Amino acid sequence: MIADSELILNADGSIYHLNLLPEDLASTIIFVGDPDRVGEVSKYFDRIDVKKGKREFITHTGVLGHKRISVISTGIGTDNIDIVFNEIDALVNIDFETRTLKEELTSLDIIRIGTSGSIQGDVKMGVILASEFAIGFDTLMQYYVKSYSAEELVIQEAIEKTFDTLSFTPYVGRASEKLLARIASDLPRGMTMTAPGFYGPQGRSVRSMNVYPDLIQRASSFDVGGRTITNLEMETAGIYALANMFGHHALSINAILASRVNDAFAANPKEIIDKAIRHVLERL
Ligand code: R1P
Repeated sequence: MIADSELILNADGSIYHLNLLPEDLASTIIFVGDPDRVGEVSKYFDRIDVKKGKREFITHTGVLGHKRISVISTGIGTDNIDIVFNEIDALVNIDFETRTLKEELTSLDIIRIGTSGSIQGDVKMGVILASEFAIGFDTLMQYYVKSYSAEELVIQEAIEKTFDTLSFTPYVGRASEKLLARIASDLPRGMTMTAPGFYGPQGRSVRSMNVYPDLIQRASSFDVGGRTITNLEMETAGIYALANMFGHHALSINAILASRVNDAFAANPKEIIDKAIRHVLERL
């Protein structure tokens, strides 16, 4: 039996941060970072049955065609991904009455629709890019057991060589093959760098003194067997690594709004994000 302090439920039986009951969640879930983006996705649903939230974690669950879909805002960063992932997994795989693991486990389909910056000249602003791999420059996976495929190990070793001045070890995650085929067969694919902050951890300095000022330069010149690091954001590697650990399927779709190569930001971010949303919803 899972203790009250391990699995915290609110007075109405909902899970602590997400404020959701098990029946509120669909098995196909879209993650967005920005809480305001939840409505930008659910406005395309035929019907919205659930609107709940707490803090930055807003959820709308509804139906599009024959498919039941939940869209959840995760806020910023893999520290929030830790909360959202553990809580959605508990919602489907733990019996809240008996506080025990269900005999039959559910595998969720999770698609992130996020915004991101390019670090390669050939990944232009306005592009919708699927993350085939993601490299986590955060410490989330130092707290969990992580298994590596042979393919991930090759990338992991190359990353450790390129980023040999870091005082911590980045980790590698991979997208679900099933979701790549269903949603990203007609999209460019890339390797995404997931950073634990927006400024220093992404090599920016407005007025800060950075320990790793050459982070982006090292990232953009990284190459393993012809694969390069294409873009930067703050959640994908955590999503991939935790999906793998829990046995869920995950894919991250990036609306490229900025270019760190050309020092530019898109004039029409809303249109680019809407293009990414429609792309995913049309293929679910
Ligand atoms: C930073 O501004 C935020 O934007 C990106 C980053 O990953 C980070 O969460 O994604 P979202 O637009 O999905 O939040």
